[in-house]
Amino acid sequence: MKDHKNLAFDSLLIHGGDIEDTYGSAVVPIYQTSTFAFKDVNHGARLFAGEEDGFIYTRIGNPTISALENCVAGLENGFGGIATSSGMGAVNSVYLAFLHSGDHIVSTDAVYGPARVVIENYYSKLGIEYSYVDTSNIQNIIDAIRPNTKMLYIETPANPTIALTDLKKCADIAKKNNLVFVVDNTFCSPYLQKPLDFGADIVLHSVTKFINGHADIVGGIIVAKTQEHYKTVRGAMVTMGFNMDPHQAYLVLRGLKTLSIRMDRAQENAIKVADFLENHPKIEWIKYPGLKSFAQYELAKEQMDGPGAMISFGVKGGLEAGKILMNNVKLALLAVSLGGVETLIQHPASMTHSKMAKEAKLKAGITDELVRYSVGIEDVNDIINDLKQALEKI
Ligand code: LCS
Repeated sequence: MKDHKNLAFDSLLIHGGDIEDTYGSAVVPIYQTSTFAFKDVNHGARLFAGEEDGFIYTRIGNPTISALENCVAGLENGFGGIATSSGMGAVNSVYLAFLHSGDHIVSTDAVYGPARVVIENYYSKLGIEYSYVDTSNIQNIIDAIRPNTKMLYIETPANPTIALTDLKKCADIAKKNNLVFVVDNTFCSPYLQKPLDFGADIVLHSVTKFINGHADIVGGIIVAKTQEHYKTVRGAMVTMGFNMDPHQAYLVLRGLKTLSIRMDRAQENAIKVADFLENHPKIEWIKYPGLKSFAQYELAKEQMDGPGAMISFGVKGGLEAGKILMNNVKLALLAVSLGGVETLIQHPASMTHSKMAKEAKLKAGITDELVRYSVGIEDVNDIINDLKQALEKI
């Protein structure tokens, strides 16, 4: 691993994963191997004992994967990264690392559906208690804390409501109550938000989204602020077998190089798309952190370095009108996922959040008419014209 500690963010995107390579390869090679030969028995023993750095077995660690881990850890200003097979692998590594039977978790009600459903349907069977609250109101978090609360887990902006949660205030509450403070930073990427700088202990991503950005892999990553937390989470990930694959890591490293320029373009497009939608007579409401009408516009400016590329809105005429829109877009793909170079549209209530109980969905603001739109980097006029012609069909 080369020392790039003093490089700026955009340089880290290109060089933060650089490794020493025998042939001077310009990009990190794919070490497509499951295992690594030891020099002798004592060498193997030293590696297992953690007395010497090196690679043992790809589930435990691999040069291509560790290049990605080092790169993202640098981008998030954390101690170390832990790459996983999927974003849910990252979420579960963190849950399993810290939650014990009898512990309680307080979390954002509108988190990515499966991150909540897995607690309600599976961890609950292991004796873990939970409270899902609207964390955009800090008082709700304070009120939900119990003597056995162990973790505060938030998503900001939340998927799919775009509700923001105040990172600084959460960090204060977590510190006061001795909670592990975890932030899912998928919607922003480290380019737009660095939760560890605001006092979070752990940040995680579905790298399937903006970090990779090309809709060609599924993956996740966790970055811990301290060595102690890093070791705890890595231990859980390795023994659970939630590891990333070297080829996946190679693709993510490649996608990551253009994170800043992709996000700049997607965001520039999103600002124009949001403006178009806000002024369209067939749009009932819109949530986008870059709009002055956004209820948490000031908080967005405080903790995000830009409003991002995710928009949620409702069409006049509710779900039926929304369906006409979603069935008639031609450029945008009607597909789940987000954060890629291509524009996507989807219906959370029946797709990404379909496994959540109906009542819980409504309480969290995931209403039937909510349409989620992930703005890509196509020509913005084509994106707007696509929406325009589809809205005309209503
Ligand atoms: N966290 C957030 C905020 C997400 O949006 C997702 C996936 C995950 C975690 C899980 O990551 P995965 O295992 O899929 O890599 N979000 C999706 C979405 O909104 N549509 O499809 C997947």
